Amino acid sequence: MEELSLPQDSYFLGFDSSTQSLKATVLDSNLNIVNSELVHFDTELPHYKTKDGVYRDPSDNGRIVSPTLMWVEALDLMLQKLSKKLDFGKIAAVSGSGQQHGSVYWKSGSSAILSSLDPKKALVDQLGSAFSVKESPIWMDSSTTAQCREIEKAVGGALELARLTGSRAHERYTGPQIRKIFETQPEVYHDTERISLVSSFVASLLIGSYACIDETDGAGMNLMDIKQRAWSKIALEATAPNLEEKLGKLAPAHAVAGSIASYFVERFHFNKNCLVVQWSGDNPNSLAGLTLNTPGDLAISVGTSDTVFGITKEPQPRLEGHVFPNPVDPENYMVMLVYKNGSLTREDVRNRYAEKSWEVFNKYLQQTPPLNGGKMGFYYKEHEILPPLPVGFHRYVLENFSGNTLEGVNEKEVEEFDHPSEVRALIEGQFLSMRAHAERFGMPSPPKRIIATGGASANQSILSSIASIFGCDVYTVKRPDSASLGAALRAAHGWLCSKKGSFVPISSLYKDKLEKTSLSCKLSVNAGDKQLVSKYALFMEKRVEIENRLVQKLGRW
Ligand code: XUL
Repeated sequence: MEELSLPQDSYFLGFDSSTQSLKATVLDSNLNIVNSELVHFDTELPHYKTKDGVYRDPSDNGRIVSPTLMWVEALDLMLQKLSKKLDFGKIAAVSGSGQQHGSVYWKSGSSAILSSLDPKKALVDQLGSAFSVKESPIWMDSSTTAQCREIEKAVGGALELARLTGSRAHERYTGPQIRKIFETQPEVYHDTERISLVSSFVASLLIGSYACIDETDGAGMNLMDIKQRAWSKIALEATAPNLEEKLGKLAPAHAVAGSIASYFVERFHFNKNCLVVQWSGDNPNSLAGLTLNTPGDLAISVGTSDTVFGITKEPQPRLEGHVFPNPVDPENYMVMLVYKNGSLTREDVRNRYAEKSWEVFNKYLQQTPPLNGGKMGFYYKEHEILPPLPVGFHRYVLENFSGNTLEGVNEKEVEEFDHPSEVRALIEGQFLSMRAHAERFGMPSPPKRIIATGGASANQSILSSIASIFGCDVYTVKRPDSASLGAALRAAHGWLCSKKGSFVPISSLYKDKLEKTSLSCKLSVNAGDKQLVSKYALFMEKRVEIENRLVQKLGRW
């Protein structure tokens, strides 16, 4: 059988419509980055008067929105900038990434505007009256607590909603946002003919008609049955009337949304055969950009907030994380766990116990033994969401802990540890928590491999702790922007699937040649010793027990 490959001398364009900017990454057919570009909203589109890309209204109960038209104008500007350095005629496929959960409300009659755009005019000059809601609610919005509780109640509780849609109700999720619009502005809701996510919104502009919502980003709405990958009747009814017709259909992320609209062919000289592959959310695109693709792949991003992404065949949705369909393989799922306490908490502990120096911090980590002599800590400088616990530090010593059994092991709460042990307890605690929650969400143990990314992944001592706690090899990557890179890669994947006429595993794009592409990873630490991994499993079991008790006493789900 003839092997399918990407057409030589062609490009794959990936966008990322994020909170503060619109970014683009261009890959050639050898999967090397040949171009990138950025439009920064606050400084390059100052007339919208956003700060960090958003409007915050402190008097309005956590409402955070962005002007929808700004995203349109950013696309105008981005294409102008890119046209100066790229031959658009060579782009075989385009895809993109959108900040998750944000929503766009198309006013009745707008599909006609979208399908008859005049290539002599900018998009922004033609879409001014296309939106029934001019300020799109985004992921930072927290104004829908009442709607979250109403929706959870209507479907039989928070856990039931999580099992059905992949997550319990969250303020930023699109379903609660839609319900709020229906409750507070029913006439606006009724005058809306289509609701898009940020991802499907920009895809709609590119194809000149309403694009489907992809199944992966669709799982960030509290509206989709994740097993069926179809809108859930119960969730729709719990949210707002006649909603299904406003959402349109769902499509897998590797599907083609349509060919590029004639507007872009005439105005920017795109090839008329250029395919627009379904856009998806930024976290799913990052997962693709990190080359995670099969069950057992796990990525840990250690940054301002710490995030874990993993792929599994059998997800077990719970209250504390999220399950989305895998954007690069419709047979399985991605699990996402988000921690609020990341770099800032590590910095705080460094300042208190390691002389404000990373060097001292690393030295302490190296000079203390794995399992920390049974010392275990929980460090929340900020209110944590995973688990839901208030600000506070909690320290325990496990007495008689040898690592071989939990029999006869008792924990004693203490006020503080010696300084080196504080550092180890912080690092071990965070990665033990990640391992425990990832396993509870149905991630295979040990993972096949871990890809570490984000600021703290440059720290070799931290990487070694990850390897010995999880028991697998740890790789690192340097990525300028994994979301738009992932989108460009998905554009190539979608192109290949479309040529083949059926799904092709994304790994066939880079098999055997990953190292020669811009997607390469570097093996940084080998899997830790097996005995230690099973000792950590016992340590983790105890941690989960203590964590559950803390949540019962202090937490709020
Ligand atoms: C994920 C989330 C954020 C946004 C950022 O649930 O809300 O990561 O996707 O753009």
